[in-house]
Amino acid sequence: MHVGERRFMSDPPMPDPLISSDKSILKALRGEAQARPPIWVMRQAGRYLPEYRELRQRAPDFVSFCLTPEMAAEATLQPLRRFELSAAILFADILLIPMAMGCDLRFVKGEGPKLSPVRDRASVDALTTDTVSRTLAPVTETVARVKEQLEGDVALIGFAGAPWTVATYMIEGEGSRDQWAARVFAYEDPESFGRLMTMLSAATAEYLVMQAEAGAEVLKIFDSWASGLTEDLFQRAVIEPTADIVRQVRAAGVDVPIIGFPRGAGPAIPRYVRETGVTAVALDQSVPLNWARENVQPLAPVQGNLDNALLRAGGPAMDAAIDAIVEAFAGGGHVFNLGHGITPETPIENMARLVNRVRHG
Ligand code: 1CP
Repeated sequence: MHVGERRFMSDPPMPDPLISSDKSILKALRGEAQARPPIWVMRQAGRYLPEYRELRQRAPDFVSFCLTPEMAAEATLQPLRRFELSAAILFADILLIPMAMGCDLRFVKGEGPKLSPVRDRASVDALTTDTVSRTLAPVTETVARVKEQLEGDVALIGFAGAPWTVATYMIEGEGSRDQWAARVFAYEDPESFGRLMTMLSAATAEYLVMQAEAGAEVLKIFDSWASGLTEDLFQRAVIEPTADIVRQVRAAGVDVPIIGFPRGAGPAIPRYVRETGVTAVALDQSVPLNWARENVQPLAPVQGNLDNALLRAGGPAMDAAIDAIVEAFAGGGHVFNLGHGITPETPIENMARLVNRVRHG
């Protein structure tokens, strides 16, 4: 049985899978209001699922896991077998781009990612965009494999990290609480920083185009560390590189919707939407619903924004928050999601309850 088949057995006429524009997430991303919003969940493939942990154990390391199409496709499809989600998100990682540009990348158990740090002009100049398509070719094979197995209303989302968020890991050499080294570098050596943004934008655009050409129907750009920036740095590090990517993707003839996720950008979100050219914007849980309905949704469809802690907590508090989000955004384009990724300790029952409530009320 194909993934996604089960849920349509009792439904009246099965939507033609070839008419992809009829998928509910694509309608939402065109700004169409729907009786119930489509839903997918950030990090829906991940450690809260026992079958993911089992699969993960079979890979020698996380990078090989991402670059083995058979395994990555399986991880992508796992959550679709359990829940009535409206989209699958490619299983990969935002840090494959720096790796493909020549940085050493390792994931250390319990510590997260480690990269060879980029801290000066020489290390920026040592990077290359020439090897991106070759190194990341397995990801396009994953996209094609997943696409082949999706049916009905389920769309496939491809993604990449935004240049700023990816650069924070490259400059720091690992994850960081406040992106200190990256912020200092951007002020201390704006020219090298600008060059790094330009190279990352080009590599990321190429990678997103590869994913769309292989079958991704939506693209998402994760700027997970877009909070806490000055107006100047937000412009140079978030808006301009993202606008650059959108321009390059469109210039390559790719017209699929692009969701931007400037996490923590707050009052700068409307400017982000207007100036980057993204199709839709993902909201983190700190964005007030009424404010977003009045100031963001008229500009672009929105995605979000249940607190992942409410998903962990479950129960009536979660139900009430789900209903408030659905109601707030019911008048326009809305894709239901969390404000950030599902955490490993979240009970599977809470995820099932969330999806069921969003889809069926
Ligand atoms: O199995 C494991 O233990 C590895 C954990 C893991 C997973 C499941 C990592 C390491 N990456 C991923 C997959 C992943 N990463 C996806 C797959 C699709 C899905 O959502 O199901 C996606 C979209 C990402 C994107 C990603 N990676 C982001 C942006 C989104 C976000 O959560 O903010 C970031 C910041 C990363 C970096 C990263 N990858 C992994 C780790 C441990 C980290 C560091 C996170 C941090 O600094 O807090």
